Amino acid sequence: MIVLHELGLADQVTLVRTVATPRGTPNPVILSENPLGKIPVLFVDGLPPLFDSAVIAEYLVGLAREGMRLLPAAGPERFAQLRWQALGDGLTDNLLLWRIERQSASGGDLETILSYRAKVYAAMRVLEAEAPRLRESFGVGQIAILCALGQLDFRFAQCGWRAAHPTLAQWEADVAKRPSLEALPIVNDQEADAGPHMHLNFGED
Ligand SMILES: N[C@@H](CCC(=O)N[C@@H](CS)C(=O)NCC(=O)O)C(=O)O
Repeated sequence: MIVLHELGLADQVTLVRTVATPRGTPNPVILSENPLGKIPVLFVDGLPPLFDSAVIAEYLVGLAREGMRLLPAAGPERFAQLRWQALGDGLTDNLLLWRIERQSASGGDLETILSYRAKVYAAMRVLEAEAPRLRESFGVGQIAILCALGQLDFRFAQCGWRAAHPTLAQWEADVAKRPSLEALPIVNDQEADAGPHMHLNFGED
């Protein structure tokens, strides 16, 4: 959705909100469109449903004349964007998987939880160190990182990431003023599924 807004394409797409759950029976509608059972999925005439944000972003970037602003066609700038995109998407995956593990009846496997925790902390340290470079462009990489930080605010609201990562926090506060981000506040479609409070406290580390 951020890519659509950045490229001025948002009014050409119909948004259908739905709820995906990684636990229990997958949403059958999503499963019929994406066998991985995940959102987002993009429907385009003449193509099978497109899934995985990186694939959808690449498709959208190719549609718009100014798409290369978000993902340069070649060179070090392209791989900087792809690397940040992988880092942001991977951080989000770790946060989602960690939350699933914590929600299991047993409270989760300690070794697995410690592994997710270590990876989340490591990714955040790298992002704090690279925050000055994140300022130098704005593309699919920065967007994926902002989505991961949004996941922290959404599901780990008390984790204190801003205090522990002040350079990253200042960058995030500055880019949050972009119209594409102001247009897209995070909405909880299923309040009842908020789950237990997740123990993630950057202040402790
Ligand atoms: N790498 C995928 C991750 C998508 C993803 O994990 N989406 C979550 C949103 S809550 C989901 O649909 N989870 C349901 C599931 O894992 O079954 C992407 O970037 O599109």
